[in-house]
Amino acid sequence: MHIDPLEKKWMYVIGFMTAVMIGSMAYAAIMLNMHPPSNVETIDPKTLHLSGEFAEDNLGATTNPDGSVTVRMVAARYSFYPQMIEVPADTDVKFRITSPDVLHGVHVPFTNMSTMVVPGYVSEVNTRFSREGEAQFLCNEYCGLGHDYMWSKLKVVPKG
Ligand SMILES: [Cu+2]
Repeated sequence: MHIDPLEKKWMYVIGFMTAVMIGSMAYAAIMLNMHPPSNVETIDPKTLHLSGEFAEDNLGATTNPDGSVTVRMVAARYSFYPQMIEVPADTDVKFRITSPDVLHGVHVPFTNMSTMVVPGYVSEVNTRFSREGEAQFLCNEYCGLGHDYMWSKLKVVPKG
């Protein structure tokens, strides 16, 4: 079979670009531990504040028997509840977040903590924070006129 030399050259270029893309995805997944959040769990957005894990008293960070931390948050127009979360550094943290109203996003800049929060579903993100100090949770999905003011604090404190 005859392949035109110019076509052959472009086949190598495309092959190289595909290898770079797949390689960078594999590097991000394996070395940087970046994975798309993949939890599928439903919740009734009309009643989540009344009882269960997303009732006001149960929100915030709790330490599990194995030393890891679970953070429960509600993202609602136009804030995150609770407004301040404190987690230890270099500890496994599992975020469980839901929304009672519209689509929101939760993002902590310069970390791999980022997810969409869809009403009717519980979003789950597993992460670790290595840098101590204060950071912000920002909403990165346009949710209405107050979207620009939708943020809250994350405090990463020394372990132990
Ligand atoms: Cu928003």
